Amino acid sequence: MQMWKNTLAVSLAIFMAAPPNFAANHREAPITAIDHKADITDVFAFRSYDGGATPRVTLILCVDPLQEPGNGPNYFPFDSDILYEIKIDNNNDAVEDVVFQFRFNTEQRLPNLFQVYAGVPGGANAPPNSPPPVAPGTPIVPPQITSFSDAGLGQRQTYSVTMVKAGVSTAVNGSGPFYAVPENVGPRTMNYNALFNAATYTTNTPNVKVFAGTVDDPFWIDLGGAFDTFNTHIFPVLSPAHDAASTNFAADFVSGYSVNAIAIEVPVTMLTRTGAVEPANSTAATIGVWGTTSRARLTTRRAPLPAVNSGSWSQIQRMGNPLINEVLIGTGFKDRFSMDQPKNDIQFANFFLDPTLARVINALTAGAVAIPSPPRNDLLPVVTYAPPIAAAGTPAGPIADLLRLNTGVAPTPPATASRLGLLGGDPAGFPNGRRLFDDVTDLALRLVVGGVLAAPFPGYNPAINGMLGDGVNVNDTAYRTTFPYVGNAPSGRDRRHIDPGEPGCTAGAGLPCPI
Ligand SMILES: [Ca+2]
Ligand SMILES: [Ca+2]
Ligand SMILES: [Ca+2]
Repeated sequence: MQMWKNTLAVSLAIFMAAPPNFAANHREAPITAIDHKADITDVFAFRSYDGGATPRVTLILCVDPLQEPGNGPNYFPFDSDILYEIKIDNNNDAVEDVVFQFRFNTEQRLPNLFQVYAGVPGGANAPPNSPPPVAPGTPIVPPQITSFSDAGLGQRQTYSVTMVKAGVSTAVNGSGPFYAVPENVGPRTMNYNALFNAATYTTNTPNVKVFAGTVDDPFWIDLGGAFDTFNTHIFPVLSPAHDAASTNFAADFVSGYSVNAIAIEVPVTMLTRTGAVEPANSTAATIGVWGTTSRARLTTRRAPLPAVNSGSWSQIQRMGNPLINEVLIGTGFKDRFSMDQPKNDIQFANFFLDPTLARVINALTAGAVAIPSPPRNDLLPVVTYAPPIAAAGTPAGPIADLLRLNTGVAPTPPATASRLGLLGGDPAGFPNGRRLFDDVTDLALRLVVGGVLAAPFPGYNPAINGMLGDGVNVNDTAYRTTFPYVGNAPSGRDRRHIDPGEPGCTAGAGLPCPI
């Protein structure tokens, strides 16, 4: 009886401590549910797959989730008070060796207008019956915004890029300012695509490109189903047909929303500790990547004057893998996790060597999904440098949430790439780095229940453990095939959130989404 009580208590504690939470990192910690500008939604790192002789890596940091693109008049600028950083460890100690820093500056160029963006093709002038003192013919509405110099772009953001390596800071500059792409307000006001294309910058540093702006949220998921205590619209075990299809069988709950993305492409030689392109079997080939957001330690409010910041930077959030903070770390520990350093992650080791999520899935399926016994050493390749991502012989380093990328693995051509990445037989995909189209919800589920990275355990069933998923297989918007790879933000005027029961589960085509 006592044992039964203890078991029940443990089960309840587990359940209450960590309800399933699958949004890649959208508002996943108490601190970022409040400070959403500093909320990192996703981090991507992959070998660029758009050709070219020089092996390059694309690094993308997405922040500020679930932006409703019609949410004027101020929309969703980057926060000028935040230091955005992408960090790389290249010597297996989970401490950064190369850092890319991004800071934003905001201008308000239409201070007398009630909204930050305005435009109409050809502009609109005061008509003949315009009351004085505004004379007929006076420009009232500026022409449609097609470039960053256009008058209608009232809220205009520029940004700086700094590389820090061995304690030395080097500015990454272009031939002019780097402008950030604004929200896609709508087709009358702006030509968003023209702005996007103009904002993809080559820099004065060879083979380095940068981009920043408001874009389609590259993540996709049955968010509402997952949050309803794993009540996904498709039973979490996919049929082979569902698993193989490049379409959606449940609604993508983040469709029609945008995020702010920062992207930088750099040559592999800028990232490895040897400064060379290492072959995949080299112990120097695998890097660890994570993103951080930081704010000034001290802010002084001076109403009615603007606040001023001072002091050193204090970390608000970090993210490496898309599954650690949201599906493994308990809610009471998430903020500490967000603010601490990866090299200290041994303090959270119990969360991923005996993941509560695995036990929740095991319980909710009444045991149909068997799980391995802890300690879950099969998950070590995600939190240390280990095969099959890092080459055999690579120093494992401390347990740390870094997105590990073997830079020696050649990119897979998009036509033959798998949304299931490494688990789908595609060596260039998650958990070897992370591409935009890697289905990390399905991958996280399969990794966490176990049996897919290491040898199958007793009770493992490939038709169950290996087929978990939410039925949302693809993004709602087409990704680009070249840097910065992200898709266009939905139009604020015409955006569509694809919901359960609506016709069209993928980009308005396909089956009705199940209710
Ligand atoms: Ca290091
Ligand atoms: Ca999307
Ligand atoms: Ca999925």
